[in-house]
Amino acid sequence: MYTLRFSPDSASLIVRLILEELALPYEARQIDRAAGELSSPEYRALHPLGKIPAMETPNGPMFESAAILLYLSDRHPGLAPAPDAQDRAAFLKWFFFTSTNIHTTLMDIYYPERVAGDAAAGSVVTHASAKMKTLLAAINQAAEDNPNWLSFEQPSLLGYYIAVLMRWLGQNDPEATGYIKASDYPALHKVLAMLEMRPASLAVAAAEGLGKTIFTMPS
Ligand SMILES: N[C@@H](CCC(=O)N[C@@H](CS)C(=O)NCC(=O)O)C(=O)O
Repeated sequence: MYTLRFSPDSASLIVRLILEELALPYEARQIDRAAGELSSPEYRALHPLGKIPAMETPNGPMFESAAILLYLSDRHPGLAPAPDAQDRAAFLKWFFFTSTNIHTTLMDIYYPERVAGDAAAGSVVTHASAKMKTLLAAINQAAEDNPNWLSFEQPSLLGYYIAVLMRWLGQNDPEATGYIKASDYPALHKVLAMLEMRPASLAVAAAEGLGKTIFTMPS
């Protein structure tokens, strides 16, 4: 049994989608951010920085969404190539490309003041947005061959991860520098359009109040 500490539409969403897609038994326990739960000793015992998500597992508490995703995928096969599969190498390189480049660059777009203070925020967003377009173009090209680890037809660990990141980029004001339109990346768009119709996505969208077309036209 897993217990996911979540807040709606935060990084816990990525993990929750995978728990649902794998039909795993889990408890979703909402974090009371307003009451300062992220700073509580109990939560800090799960995550030393008080970030979301944290997940309690039979092997102890975990944090970092990408680590949790890989852990789940290795324990419950089906959404990514197995460790001895021929295409594990390709999957791993693009998975870490996503967590260490796309996810972190997204954080720079969302929280530019954390990079270099308020005065530099506009410049940080401009640079991070340009970098994001380069990163998405690269992984869009990798997806054009419809690899099974980022498939147009089947759910995948990496597909869900990218779909959530693109959801957040698509939530920006269309006039804002950091806005990214999923349809500008046609191969990724196919992945997102398929995933948002999955029963897992519909269930999580309903549970967290995310609306419909959660990846291609996020609200
Ligand atoms: N790299 C971390 C990022 C975690 C993170 O920054 N989560 C955000 C929510 S999306 C958070 O906890 N924000 C609360 C805060 O910064 O106080 C992961 O993927 O788990």
